[in-house]
Amino acid sequence: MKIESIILREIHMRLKAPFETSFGTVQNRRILLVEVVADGVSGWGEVTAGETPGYNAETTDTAWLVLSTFVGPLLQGRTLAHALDFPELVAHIRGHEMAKSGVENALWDAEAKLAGLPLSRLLGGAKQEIDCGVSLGIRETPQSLLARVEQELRSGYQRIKLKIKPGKDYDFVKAVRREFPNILLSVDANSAYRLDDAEQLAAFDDFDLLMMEQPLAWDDIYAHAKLQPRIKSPICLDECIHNTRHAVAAIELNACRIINIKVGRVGGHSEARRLQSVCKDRNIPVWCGGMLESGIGRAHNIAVSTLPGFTLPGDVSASGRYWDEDIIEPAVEVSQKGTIRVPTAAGIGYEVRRNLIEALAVRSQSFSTKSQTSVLTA
Ligand code: OSB
Ligand code: MG
Repeated sequence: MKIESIILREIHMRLKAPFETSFGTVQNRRILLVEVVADGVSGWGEVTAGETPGYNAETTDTAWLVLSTFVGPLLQGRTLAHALDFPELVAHIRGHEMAKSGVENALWDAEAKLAGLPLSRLLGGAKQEIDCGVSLGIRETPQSLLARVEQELRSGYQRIKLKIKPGKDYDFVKAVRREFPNILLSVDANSAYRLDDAEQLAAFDDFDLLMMEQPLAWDDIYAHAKLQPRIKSPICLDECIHNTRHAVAAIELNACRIINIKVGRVGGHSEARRLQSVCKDRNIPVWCGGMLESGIGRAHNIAVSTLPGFTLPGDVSASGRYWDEDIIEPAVEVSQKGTIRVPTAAGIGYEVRRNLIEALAVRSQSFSTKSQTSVLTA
């Protein structure tokens, strides 16, 4: 693939409703999209960083800085045999996994389009549909949460995940478990607790949780290893795992029994694929997490979820839960059985709505063999 140009665009999209986690509330998303033009085709990727550094260290702005300063100039005019060769090219840039992932995944989309293959197939996935769950933000009262859970179950979703934080935890989970004794139920604390809270976290043993996601500090695998023997809920790590080495350390320390793979958080499809394979060899189930993505990031999540290690329902759900209008066509839909049909067209398998993207863009910057241009449109 000869890289003709790399185009960065920041688009603004408003979620249908605010989404609250233990680290904050978001409604207005600032999403960085990456378009890579190679051998005449466009590949698309999404940087899944948030607006603030509340989930991890990256933000929309740090990703823009890294991509425009270091990655764009490095990649323009180069020829890569495979998207798989990209990580090596940027290995000297430490961290910034989400920024790199936006570019790497655009290369995967381009490579799949050039090969005439669905991205899921190029990655090695075989599933024709994937199993879906939902992640529900923190609510004012257990009653309002119950109404949401009921609605999602009626739509067919196979697993309900509740966001929790101190003070908005036990009573909320208790209410949901009492009303729905048999559903697959999990919680996600996004690092809101300390090891000193172990007894409080052990109280969730009552609820037969499928997992408890990232209860302790975002960078502390060791503390989770101390916590796991003290609670029955299987710990699932999210924020702690940035690559396969972290996963191996966490598994060997018994810091978790499940891993959430977010393609952005681990730096792109190449590393996500390696990580799921290592987990599969060690009998650690994985599932695909979400970052309130637009349709482009969502399409990449669907593709990676077809790999064999992904054995639990992910947080990959319908476009219509987030957006009035998505930037891909058709929008992602979920069946009454709680599944998404994997697209069969080449690449990410959805049409990218270029006109809508241009209308939502507030800035763009392109890198090509001949020139570099930067446009502010807001
Ligand atoms: O921890 O999984 C998380 C959203 C933003 C940041 C972190 C997380 C989440 C979600 C939402 O849980 C998943 C989604 O519906 O996209
Ligand atoms: Mg999480």
